[in-house]
Amino acid sequence: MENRIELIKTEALEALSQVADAEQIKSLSVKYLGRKGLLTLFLRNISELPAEDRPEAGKQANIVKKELEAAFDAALNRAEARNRENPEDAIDVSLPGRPVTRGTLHPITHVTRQICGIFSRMGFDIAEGPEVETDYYNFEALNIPKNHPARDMQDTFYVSDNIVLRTHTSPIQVHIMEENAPPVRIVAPGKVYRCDSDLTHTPMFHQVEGLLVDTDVSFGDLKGVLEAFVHEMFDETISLRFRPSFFPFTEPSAEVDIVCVMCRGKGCKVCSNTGWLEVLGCGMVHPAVFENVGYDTRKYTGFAFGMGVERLAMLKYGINDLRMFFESDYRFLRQF
Ligand code: 2NL
Repeated sequence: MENRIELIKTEALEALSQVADAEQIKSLSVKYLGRKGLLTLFLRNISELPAEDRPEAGKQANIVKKELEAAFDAALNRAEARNRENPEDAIDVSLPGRPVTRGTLHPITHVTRQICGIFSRMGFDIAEGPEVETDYYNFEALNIPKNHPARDMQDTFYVSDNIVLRTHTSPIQVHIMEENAPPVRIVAPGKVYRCDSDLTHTPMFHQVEGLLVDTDVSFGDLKGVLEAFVHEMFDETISLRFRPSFFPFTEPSAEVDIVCVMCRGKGCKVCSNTGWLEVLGCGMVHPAVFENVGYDTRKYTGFAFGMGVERLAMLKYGINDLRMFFESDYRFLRQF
């Protein structure tokens, strides 16, 4: 009888010495000490032994049970300690790795690059400039007189008496014209600032302006370039119209509408039932601007245009809330 118990013990310890992995140790423990384990069955069958052998057999079996429990516990502890100390041993290197999520371009960056890309393929260069400007470059040079409403403290962030945060990217073009004789073909993207904040206005937003100066530049050239731009930006088949308007720095001036991209002209909430969407402003550069930068107005003419990037991005991607661009919500940003 003692032989039988000793045999189970020797066999169990021998098997345990052959394994190191926690899972294997646990299944060995089940084999010997589980509900249907070899030692458990032995203990359950003690009642079938001759009466005089039972006390000794029970005693021996319980001693071995305690020894085996201690041996399995110790082996399991050692295996788990090994995993903690050497985590690389615990990693299954054959499993596929976790994918690294890549960042995405902000939709404003993406749309700015799309706009600049279209004009750059038409031969325009990209120009940049400072966001803090003098009153002269932001207003005076652009034929915006001292008493003009655009100069109001209400609309402009004044840094000091004659220093402002640029309210448009036009000052970039004034710098370029001061430093380069015609022909000039540039687009000027960047951040601009206006003292305005509500559902549809943010104090900082993004613009792309364009300027082309050469001999014999006509309003027809302006129409051709902007029509090509709109067709590439939105849709090859979309209709556009030029509506007379006013800017101090262009004469004549126009605003460009496209047929509503949401309802195709039927009338909807996005186009306020007009069937049209305003996408940009433009015109022939005012001679006063050319005189300020020293261009000969008898020799050169030019056109200019300007557009708001947030507005174009909203129309292109059907975004109805301007604040989405400024909240940095990854669930929104990751879609671009
Ligand atoms: C708009 C309209 C416009 C310009 C910007 C410009 C620049 C120079 C000379 C003449 Cl240096 N004009 N820029 C011209 C017409 C319209 O912007 O709605 N922008 C969001």
